[in-house]
Amino acid sequence: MSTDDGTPAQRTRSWAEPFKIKMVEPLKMTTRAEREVAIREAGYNTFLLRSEDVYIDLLTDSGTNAMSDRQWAGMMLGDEAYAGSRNFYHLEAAVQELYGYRHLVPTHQGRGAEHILSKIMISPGDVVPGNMYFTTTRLHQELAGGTFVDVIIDEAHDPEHLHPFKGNVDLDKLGALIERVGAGQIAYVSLAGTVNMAGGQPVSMANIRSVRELCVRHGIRLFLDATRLVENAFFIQEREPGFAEQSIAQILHEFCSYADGAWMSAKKDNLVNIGGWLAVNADDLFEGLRNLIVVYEGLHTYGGLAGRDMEALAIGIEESVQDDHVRSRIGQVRYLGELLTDWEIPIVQPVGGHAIFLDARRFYPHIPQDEFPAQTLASELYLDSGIRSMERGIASAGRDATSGDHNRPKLELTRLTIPRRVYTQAHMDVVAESVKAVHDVRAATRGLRMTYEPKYLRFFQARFERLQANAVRG
Ligand code: P61
Repeated sequence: MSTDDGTPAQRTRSWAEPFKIKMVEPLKMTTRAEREVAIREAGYNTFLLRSEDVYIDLLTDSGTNAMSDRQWAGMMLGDEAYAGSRNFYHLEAAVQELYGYRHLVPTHQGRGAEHILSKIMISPGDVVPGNMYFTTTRLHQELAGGTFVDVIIDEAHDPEHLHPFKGNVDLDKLGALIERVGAGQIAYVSLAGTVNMAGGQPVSMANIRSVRELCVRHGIRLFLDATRLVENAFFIQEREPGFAEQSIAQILHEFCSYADGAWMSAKKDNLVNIGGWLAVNADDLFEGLRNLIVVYEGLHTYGGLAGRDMEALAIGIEESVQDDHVRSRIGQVRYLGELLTDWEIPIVQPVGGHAIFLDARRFYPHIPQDEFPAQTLASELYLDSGIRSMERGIASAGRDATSGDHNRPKLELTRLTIPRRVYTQAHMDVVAESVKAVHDVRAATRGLRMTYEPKYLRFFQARFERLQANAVRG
């Protein structure tokens, strides 16, 4: 429990994690010489490192969260029937209660749900507006014949802008797009909260209400990427007038009520190591996706998951909306952000929900974007301390589907992603010190050249080499 009883005076008191630790996993430390070999063998791509060569793993918060004792107990209650597992009904009830949608199908993870929704909703030539691209989401929209159009507010592309809801849709951009292509060409509006590629930035309740209103006026459906919506609800509670006294669960429920459905990578907010789901209200839409799920994922009462996975997920959903949990989770991310800000390390501001995003453009102003500054920063951090982060810049943005040229995003970021309930405040101190050490020698650092580029989602498997050896360090 936190020491906070909710009164304004108490809100200034320290908080602590609302759990204690009863099982530990030892971490392995490596030498710099070992890391030199490991990162070279990994082609300077942190996705290609072996996790046993990593000390603090901040690659992602996806599937890396610690489950609770209740979730592990739930794993023993798996009903592994092929059809009609009791764990499915528990999961369905949890989504219905907390997210508020009528119909549910499980999927193996988020991109499984994106695949099915895109296939059902998108016809070749359609346009899909959204609040900034996400890699897998946009790919599935494109594979279904659609074109993604970014309608997020301009502030989202500026790492220094302090807008409190940088995930918001620009209603003028969305309105102009509808005017230009016609509502009939718009498959649906795709809205994510929080927005991963913008730095975990939230969408306000006022914004989704307006988006909803515009969609209804034009007969366009609205779907949510619910992956980190619980964290989005926290920011509404904290920043949006009128929500301070509402619970995360109440805010989440209202937010979801403005959309026709949602897809989920349950590996994030929902606190499981694997899983996803797709939930909608309309009966006819549900009939279509329930049928397609048996082609690609599995029967509609398991969708690629074991019964025990669905039980852990149902319990994870219930735990994920606890106010204490969300506050301590985002509090830990902020703690790291404050350390780095105090040391004048350039990061995306305001600090978002799931990660600190280092601004590689300002970190390495001498490295041009085509020499992968964010990828360089990720490998330098690994070399310094064994901490693993993730590139979120030009490599992640891929190539333009028509011209074949690199997409060159304004944001060139390296993400330090914090898994939920896994690391301590001391780990955050160690991370901050490593970032500072890499920052201190930034002028001597050189960029990278891509030597292998796969066709889809290239950042996962691409290989790089150093352009020039870095200056020798003392
Ligand atoms: C991540 F480098 N995210 O952030 P799946 N929507 C959203 C996500 O954040 C998300 C998915 C859908 C990951 C894993 C990952 O470019 C990358 O369960 C907002 O991973 O299929 C996943 O959900 C897809 C890392 C995905 C990446 C794509 O670390």
